[in-house]
Amino acid sequence: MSFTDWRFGLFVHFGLYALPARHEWVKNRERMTDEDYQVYFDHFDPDLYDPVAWARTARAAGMRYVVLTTKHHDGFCLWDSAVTDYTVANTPYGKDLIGPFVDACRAEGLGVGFYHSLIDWHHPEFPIDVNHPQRDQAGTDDRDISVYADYLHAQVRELLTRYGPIDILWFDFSYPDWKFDDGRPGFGKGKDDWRSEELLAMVRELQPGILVNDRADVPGDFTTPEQYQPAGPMTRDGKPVVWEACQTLNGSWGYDRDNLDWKSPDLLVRMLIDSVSKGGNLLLNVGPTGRGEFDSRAVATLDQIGRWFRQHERSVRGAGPSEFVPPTDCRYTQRGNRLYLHLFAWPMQHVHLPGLAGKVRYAQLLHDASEILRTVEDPNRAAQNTTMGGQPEGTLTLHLPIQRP
Ligand code: FUL
Repeated sequence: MSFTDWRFGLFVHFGLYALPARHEWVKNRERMTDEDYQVYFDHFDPDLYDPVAWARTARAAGMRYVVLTTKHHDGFCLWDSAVTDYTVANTPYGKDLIGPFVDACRAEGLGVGFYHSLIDWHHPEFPIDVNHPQRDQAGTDDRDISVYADYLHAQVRELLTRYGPIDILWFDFSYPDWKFDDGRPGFGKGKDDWRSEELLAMVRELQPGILVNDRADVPGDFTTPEQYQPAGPMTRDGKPVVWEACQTLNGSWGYDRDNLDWKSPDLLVRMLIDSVSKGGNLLLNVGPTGRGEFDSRAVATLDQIGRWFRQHERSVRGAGPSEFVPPTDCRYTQRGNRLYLHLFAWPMQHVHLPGLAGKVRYAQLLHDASEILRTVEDPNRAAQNTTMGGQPEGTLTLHLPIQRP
């Protein structure tokens, strides 16, 4: 099964920011210095880290791959990198987090992805730019990005040589044109800073089968709309592209204890369906706590999604868009010659499907296989038909239970 058949994956943002528990950009938002942030490094000890539990939770929710932050913008490495001391190995926890994660995913039959931040607010040669916690001093430093780029390349090489073949490399992110609010140049970073062409060539050489996203400011294998659902199938230069929407459970990627703005399981299932109906995947994020486990709100949400999944999996896994145009508040997904109609608003008894008359041999509700009765509009009567609202020729009408099942 390939990436576009998987359709549903888990994103995990885990790092030092789980301890302050107020968004993964906390260092930046609160303009902390390295010294301020050090307290989280000194207390990082996720004693309840159990990647097997993570993988099982993902699998039970219907997910088929997991993407984990190997390093986020704060520069903290979840593996024992040879080119920096700023790693998990030197925290109280003292052990590699990545290897056990890869093993657990493989054991559960899940695809493995590494998120890796191109940005690094800890590295001494990463220039202070518009996006940096110390941005008030932007452009005043004489830091050498090429030294940082060497470091970035070395770390990506480590990740791709230490853990066997992985499925996805998820870079994050480039912002070459960013400016300060008042229009001053922001010294944004892009492909020349990361030496992206060279970086990608190395990645392809080390792991020819890997899929890489396009956030390194050069085209990759897939594109990653963040926190929004695209209006339709995505394209680049007029050609369809593989895409994966990524969404948070509550607006924060890292664990955010006091955030109460949780998306409902119902909304998240709609986002998944919406993605598949437009040819994309959904990568849904959990930010584990500082002790390394998924908090109860995340687990409850994933559990609900898993219940939906058990009965509806075949309408999304291995499915994709349909040539038919759905009615308002509905989505179609299609898998071979099976067409799945997803009703986002439950209609009163009838739903009218233009263009489907004569094309459907049998219709049933997916969750219980109960038959759905159908009628085809008679074009001669359509104009005066007040009961059905006068549907155009070729419309198939489904007769649904009054109550949403
Ligand atoms: C963004 C990052 O800045 C966020 O922290 C998060 O990792 C998201 C997936 O990508 O660009």
